Amino acid sequence: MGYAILSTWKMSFQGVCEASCLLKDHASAGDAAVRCIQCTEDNPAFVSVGYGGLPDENGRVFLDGGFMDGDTLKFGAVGALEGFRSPVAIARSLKDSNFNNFLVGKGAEAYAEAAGFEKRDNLTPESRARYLKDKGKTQNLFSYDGHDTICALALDENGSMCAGVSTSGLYLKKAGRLGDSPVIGSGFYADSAIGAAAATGVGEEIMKGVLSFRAVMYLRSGMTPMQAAETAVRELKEDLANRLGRTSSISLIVLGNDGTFGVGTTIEFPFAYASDTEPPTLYLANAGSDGRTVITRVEDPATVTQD
Ligand code: SD4
Repeated sequence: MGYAILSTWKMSFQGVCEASCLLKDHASAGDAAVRCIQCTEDNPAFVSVGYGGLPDENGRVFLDGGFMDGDTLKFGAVGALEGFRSPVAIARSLKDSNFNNFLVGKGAEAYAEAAGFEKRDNLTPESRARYLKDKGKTQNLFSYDGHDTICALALDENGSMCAGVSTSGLYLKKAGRLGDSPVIGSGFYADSAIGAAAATGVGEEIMKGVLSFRAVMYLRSGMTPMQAAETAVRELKEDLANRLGRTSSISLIVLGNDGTFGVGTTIEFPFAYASDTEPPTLYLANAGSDGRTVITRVEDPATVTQD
């Protein structure tokens, strides 16, 4: 059986390269997805995840992470976590108990400390300077204003799948706010018998559509990954337009259990993919006028300006 890794945003490209090497060397889907995400969590150049993440309204960096094992349907998640290196690794470690799989705030931090996870002050001087310039501007909060979640979906050679996510959430968010990212079904979902999905964008809107679970259920009903991703995003976009009179920035990645991928998006959205038959590749997805996604291969990554 082949392997595949699919991840959100240009910032995930290096992680996809490393994850695909691991998968080629017979690593598990879980190890590959976490490696992919940690590459971004550890890089201060990316201001939406981990070290260098942009802070909340009070200038503090709170991180969210989630992980789902598609073989067992076990999941772990952390929300509003301050002072640790890798929320996705902490989330993954929570999946094996039968209770207490989703921890937030002080409880999540006490757990991470007791479990020996690496601590780190994630506020860099650059993020603090940007905060001092922007604080008070919460009215104009846009998730895609340099602020995006890394999601990674992996399939290994044994047919096991997983989903992982990590984010610092919306820039200048209210203290205590959680978006979709750590919420199973909305931010991520994986079932090795079907496929996996994960979302990035405005969490308050993504949760209204329970977007990741919805896409996996479309796969289950026989849609291809591309049809599932396009349909889930198009329906949510139409619901938001019809009921609330607005559209939002939302992107969704879907990986079938055969390693093929699909993407749905309301905006221009870079993503990265690699498999046993394709080297790590950066793609650009755009929303077509008919609700279909237009995907182009990026030959020169320097031409893609957003992370
Ligand atoms: C959130 N979905 O906290 C995340 C943010 C994000 O692109 O993905 N931004 O709502």
